[in-house]
Amino acid sequence: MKKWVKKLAIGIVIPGMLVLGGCGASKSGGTASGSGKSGIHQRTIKAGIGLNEDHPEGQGMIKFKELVEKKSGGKMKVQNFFSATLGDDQKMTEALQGGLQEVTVPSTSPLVGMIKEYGIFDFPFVFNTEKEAYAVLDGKVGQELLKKLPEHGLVGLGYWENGFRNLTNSKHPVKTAADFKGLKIRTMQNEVHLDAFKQLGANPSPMAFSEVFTALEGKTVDGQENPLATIKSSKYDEVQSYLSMTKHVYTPFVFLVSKKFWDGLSKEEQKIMKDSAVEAGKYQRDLNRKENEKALKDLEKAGMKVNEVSDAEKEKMKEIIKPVTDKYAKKFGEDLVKQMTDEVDKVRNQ
Ligand code: TK8
Repeated sequence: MKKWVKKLAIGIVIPGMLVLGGCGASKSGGTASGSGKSGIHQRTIKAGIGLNEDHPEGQGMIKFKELVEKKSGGKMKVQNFFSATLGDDQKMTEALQGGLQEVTVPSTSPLVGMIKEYGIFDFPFVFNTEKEAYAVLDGKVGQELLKKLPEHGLVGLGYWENGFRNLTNSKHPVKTAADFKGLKIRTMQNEVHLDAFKQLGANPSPMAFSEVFTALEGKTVDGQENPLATIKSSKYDEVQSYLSMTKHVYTPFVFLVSKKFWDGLSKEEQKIMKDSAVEAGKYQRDLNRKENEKALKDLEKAGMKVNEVSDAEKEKMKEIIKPVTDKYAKKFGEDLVKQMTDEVDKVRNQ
């Protein structure tokens, strides 16, 4: 090749590559245009959740966006997608693994197929208060479980709150364990939930969250269970008559980042992500507890018939479910379950 041809070729190819590189960076969102290891770069972070903007989780995501954008001087941008527009919890988690989405904050329950130990949080009647749950999640048990995420292509930055779940249905008030009999209940896609409701005599049907309203409206199922803030923000009062305060299980949200994205971030950028997730998480938990109280009044006002469930009946339910939790304690690790219940006892006896 003549010298000038070579020069020309290089002249064409190199700018061409730069242009292509630039395009790739903006298209894949998370890819760095800088060195990736120091400084703060222009980034777009695609974040999705299953719930809507009105829910405390949606408000938490808005707070996360504000914090990241502020701390990065506007260089890191968060694009929030609500109401499962990017898919349900499982699908978005897979998108993170594949590097197609940067952030999601799912319930831990649908992740149990991937990390079985997360199933300990699906054991009914373990926690009585949010404080007990925080002690376990923010303590050794919860933090050790976060360490299992990277081998699955995920990085966990902490726990937010979905919260204590209560039952709604269109048939009758559920006051006793016997009242579960024959009720068709949508559950999360999780084996502990499925078996626990079967054990109570209900007829559970696992389903992604995004399909629940339609299933309730079309009477494919009689009921579902979720925290009050979700029952309200998802307008289940329009399709359900009875709200029974079973408070049968506490579901955490886990703040997940795609490991592919995370590994390309500089230390400063990782700190911005982590600090923002933790700060927004505190805000989200506080708001969630407040909203749960308010939602109960609003749901009653909207015409739902609310009933309490006595502690004695909850104890009976717990007894009925015991063979299920015993079976899964063996599967998930009896030591781990004991660590969780010991931590709860510590807080309870303080
Ligand atoms: C939202 C879900 C949901 C959960 C469920 O993506 O599926 O019932 O409680 O709120 O994580």
